[in-house]
Amino acid sequence: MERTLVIIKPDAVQRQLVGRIITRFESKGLTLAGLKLLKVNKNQAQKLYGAHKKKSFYRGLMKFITAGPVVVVVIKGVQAIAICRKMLGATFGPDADPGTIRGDFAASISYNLVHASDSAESSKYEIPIFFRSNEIISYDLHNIKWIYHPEEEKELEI
Ligand code: FUP
Repeated sequence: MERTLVIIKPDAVQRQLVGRIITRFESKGLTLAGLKLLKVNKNQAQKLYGAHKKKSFYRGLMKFITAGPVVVVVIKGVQAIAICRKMLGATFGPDADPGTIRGDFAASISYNLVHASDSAESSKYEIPIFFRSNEIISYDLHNIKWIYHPEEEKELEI
């Protein structure tokens, strides 16, 4: 199983899309392993978007992500990192395919509603920015046997 960090950004909270976005991940059969509402502080924003520091959009991005509460979610599942990225859709709302979160709800380039870790390395770096280890809960969904075929069990234990 993989863990990934999803951030439901300030625009999605203000547009009251939190429930609809989380429902998509639950409906896919992914497990919620950690979840909280918080305001991203400057230090957390700098860590999260450090890779973009030299980009022209960095200042606007920092202002946006700290502008209001977000919901941070740790999501667990087989191939959860790639699945969540696909479910988000292309970075810019106008480019994102219908059926994806951004494709269905985002018209903007920078107000794109959601973030998800783009690799195993990123998720290992990003999750601790928002969660202490004791805030991530290990449990099995009661219907896990109907989400994955028994032959996939090996992957479930990873
Ligand atoms: P993503 O991985 O899809 O979240 O996108 P990136 O890591 O490439 O970019 C991080 C955020 O910067 C995006 F969510 C939106 C914002 N951004 C802009 O506002 N303008 C740009 O030209 C590129 C990215």
